[in-house]
Amino acid sequence: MSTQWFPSLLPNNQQTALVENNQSYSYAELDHHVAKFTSGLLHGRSELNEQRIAFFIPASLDYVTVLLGVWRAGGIAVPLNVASAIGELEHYLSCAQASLLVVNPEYQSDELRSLCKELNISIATVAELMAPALESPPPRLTNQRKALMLFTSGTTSKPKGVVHTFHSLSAQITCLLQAWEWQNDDVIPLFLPLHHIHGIINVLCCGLWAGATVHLFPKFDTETISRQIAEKTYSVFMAVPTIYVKLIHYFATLPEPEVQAICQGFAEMRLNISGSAACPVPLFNQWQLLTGQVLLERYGMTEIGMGISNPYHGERRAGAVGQPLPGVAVRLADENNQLVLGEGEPGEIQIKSDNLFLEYWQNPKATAESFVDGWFCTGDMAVIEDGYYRIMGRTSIDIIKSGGYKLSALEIEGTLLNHPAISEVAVLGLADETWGEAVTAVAVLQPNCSLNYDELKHWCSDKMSAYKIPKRLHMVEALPRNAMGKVTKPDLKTQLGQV
Ligand code: MLC
Ligand code: AMP
Repeated sequence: MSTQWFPSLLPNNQQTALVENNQSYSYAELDHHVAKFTSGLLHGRSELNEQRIAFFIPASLDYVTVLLGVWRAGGIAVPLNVASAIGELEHYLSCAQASLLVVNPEYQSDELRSLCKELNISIATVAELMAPALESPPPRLTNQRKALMLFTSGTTSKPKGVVHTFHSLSAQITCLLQAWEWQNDDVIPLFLPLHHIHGIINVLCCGLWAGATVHLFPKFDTETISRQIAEKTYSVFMAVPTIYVKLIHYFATLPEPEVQAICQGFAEMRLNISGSAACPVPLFNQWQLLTGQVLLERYGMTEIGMGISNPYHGERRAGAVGQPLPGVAVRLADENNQLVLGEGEPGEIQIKSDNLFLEYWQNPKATAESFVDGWFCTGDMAVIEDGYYRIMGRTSIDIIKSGGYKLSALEIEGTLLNHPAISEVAVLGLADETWGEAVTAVAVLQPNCSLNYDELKHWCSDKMSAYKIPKRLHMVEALPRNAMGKVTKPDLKTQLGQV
C-alpha cells in the first residue's frame, strides 16, 4: 500500500477501477482519462496554485476524472451537491470564489449559465476540457496543500467551506484502509452523494487507494443495487442507517425467495458499515437477523473524517460507535471544558488527529472558535460505557440529521421566513423511523393568511435542496419564547409530543 498521495500514482494496470452503467474502466484507463483532463485543466500552466475548481456532476467516470484531475493539477476540488437549488449554488460558488465550474452537459441550465456569468466563473464540460496527456509528470505538491472544500451546515445560517489538505485526506484514507482491512479485490457500490466525506473518502478514495473496484450509481437505486447484491457482486457495503431501513421496507414488497437471495448476498460480504447518523439498536438487530451481518457502526464528521469506530475484529456493539481509530485522540469535556474522565459521564467529543481539517474557508474566526487548546470541538455528546463510546446527541438543537444529511434549522428558517404567509417559524428535527430526524416547521401565520403543507412544499421546491424541505408543518398561535425572546425549542418539541 503506497503511503504517497494516490491521484498521481494510480496503478497502470487492467484491474477494474470503476463500473458505471455496466461499462468497466480499468485503472490504466482511469489514469489516462485523468491525465488528459489534467492537461486540459492546466492549459500550459505548471499548476493551478489552489484555484477552486467546482464541479456539478453525479457519480460517474467524469466525476472521478475531475476530482483526481483537479488534485493532480494543484487545484482545490469543490464538489457540489447535484440536488442543489440555484440559491444554494450561488452561495457555494461565491463563497469558494471558484474560477471554473465543470458540469455535465445535461446540467448546463440557462439559470446556471447566467449565475456563472454573474459571478465571473467559466463553465465547461469534461469533454470540452480534455487535451492530449502531457509527457511531463504532474506538478509535485507538498502534502500541506489545500485539496478539498466541502460545505457543511453549521449552527450559523449559511454553510461554511471545510478545507482539507492532501495531508489530512491521506491520513483519513490510510487510517480506514488499515482499520477496515481494505483489499484490492474488494468491490463496493457507491450510491451516496458525492459532495460529502462519506461517499468521497470512505468509499471512493479508500476504494481507489486500495486498488479495489467501485461501482458508481448516481443515487440509491434500490432495485438495481439489490439485484447486484443477490448476484454476489460486492464484498463491502457502506451506507447511512436510512438506507438499511429502506432496504428492509423494500424486502417487505418482494417474494420470499428474492428476499432470501438478497440477504444471502449481504451475508457473504466481508463487511457492512453504518454511519453518518445514529444506527438505532432495533435496526442493528433486525439487520443481523435478516443477513447475519453485524453492522460495524462508526462516527465521523466533515471536519474530522472518521473518528471513532467499532472494530473490524472483535465486539461490534449495538448503539455504540466503538473506540478511537488509529491516529485519532478523543476526549470528552463538560460545558466548562473540564475533562470528563469517568465512565458513564457525558461530555462533548473533542478530537486531535492528522485527519482534521485545516480551516473554514476564509473564516479564521469560526475556525478558531471551533478549537479549544488544539482540540476540535465536535458539538456531539457522548459517554464511555464498558470502554466504548456511545453518542448521546448534539449540543445544538439547531442541527438536524435527516437521512445522514446534516441540516441547519436556522438556514431553513431563514428561507421559510421569506414566505409571504409566514410571520414566525421554528424548524426542528423530530424523531422519525426512516429519516432518523424529520425536518418539521412550526409556523405562526401573518394575519388573514392561510397555508397548507402542499403549498409550502411547492414554494420551497426551487429554494432549497429537496431533502431540506420540511416533512411536516404545524401551525401555532405563538411560539414559546424565553425572557430574552428566543424560541425555546425543547418546549416546542414537548408540545409536539417529543421529549
Ligand atoms: C431524500 N429525501 C430526503 C432525504 N433524501 N428527505 C429527507 N432527508 C433525506 N436525507 C426525500 C427527497 O427529497 C424526496 O422527497 C424523497 O425523499 C425521495 O427522494 P430520493 O432521492 O428518491 O430518496 P432516496 O434516494 O431514497 O434518498 C435517501 C438517501 C439519501 C438516504 C439515499 O438521503 C442519501 O443518500 N443520504 C446520505 C447522505 C450522506 O451521504 N451523508 C453523509 C454526510 S458526511 P419527495 O417529497 O420529493 O418525494 C457525514 C460524516 C460521516 O455525515 O460520519 O459520514
Ligand atoms: P457532517 O457534518 O455532515 O459531516 O455530519 C457529521 C455529524 O454526523 C456528526 O457531528 C454527528 O452528529 C453525526 N454522526 C456521524 N456518525 C454518527 C453515528 N454513528 N452516530 C450518531 N451520529 C453520527
